[in-house]
Amino acid sequence: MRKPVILITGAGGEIGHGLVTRLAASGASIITLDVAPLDASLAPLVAREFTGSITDQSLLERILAEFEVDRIFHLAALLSTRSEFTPVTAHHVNVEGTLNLLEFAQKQGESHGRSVVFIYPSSIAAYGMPDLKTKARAGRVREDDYAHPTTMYGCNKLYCELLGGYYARHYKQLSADAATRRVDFRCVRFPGLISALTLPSGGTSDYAPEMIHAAAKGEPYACFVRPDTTIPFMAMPDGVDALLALASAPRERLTRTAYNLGAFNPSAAEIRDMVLKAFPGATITYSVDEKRQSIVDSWPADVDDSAARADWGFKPAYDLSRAFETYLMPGIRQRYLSN
Ligand code: AKB
Repeated sequence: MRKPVILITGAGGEIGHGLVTRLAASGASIITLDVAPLDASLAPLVAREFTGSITDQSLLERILAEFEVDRIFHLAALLSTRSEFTPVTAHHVNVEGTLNLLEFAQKQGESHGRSVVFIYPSSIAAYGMPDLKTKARAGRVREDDYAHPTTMYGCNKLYCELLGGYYARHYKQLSADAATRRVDFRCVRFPGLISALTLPSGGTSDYAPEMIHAAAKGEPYACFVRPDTTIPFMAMPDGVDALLALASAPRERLTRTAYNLGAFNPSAAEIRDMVLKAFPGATITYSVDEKRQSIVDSWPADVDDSAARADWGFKPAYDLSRAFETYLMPGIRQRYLSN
């Protein structure tokens, strides 16, 4: 007898930390797949941990044979900065890995006869604003506008959104068994996420969390974007809540495949001001990396998330000051005090 479980790929990453903890607290049975072993705080929360790659077909076959997966949170990915250094590897992991997981979901659904809910975090990197003037004029960008990414990661994310829609609606549309589509694909476009518990690596929105964590550790930080740089950000608990809310939304309420999510849109200078207020002795300077700057400049300053609010009740709990005062500062202080 196979056991019904939730599969989380990339579970040891930033989102995975919050998600595993929340799902475990709700009593869910979780299996994970990550290239690195889970850290000691997460490992006891999961029913089985697989250490390996989403590109390893035989490992996926083994998981398929042993478990009955009815929900997948596919978090594993190489982020935007890292992907620019290794674009072919990024494509391999971000696109071919996602294709493997979509096939895995379809086969799972075929074997147990139900749809598999497939939750996919896409990103504001799926956008490509042509220039700063347009970015300033565009305001709250809608999902279908400016979808011309300039990074490998953004291209990967946008394509995988489409691929998920294909599996959900058109998979094998010319074959006789077209009626057995089993992937219930649902996707959010995340802003930059900021966690009190973990630090990101390999992203381009990393300047915000890096600035905050460096100040908490008493280390100087040189911000790699200009003070006026503005993109959307979100506190990690709202990101995790959004994934869980989308996963349990009634299918018939969903009018889109990919949903924007917004929370707050501070400039780098505003984040610096908040950090200096919390850590008055912090040293935060600017040392602009023009190449990474141009990536952040290609992402919108704000997004229109009205579809997510209307369809499945998305409502972030944290604006910028609430995120700082009630989530980031207490969590970060606690983290570095106890280290
Ligand atoms: C990155 O910077 O690559 C990510 C993202 C915005 O998706 N944080």
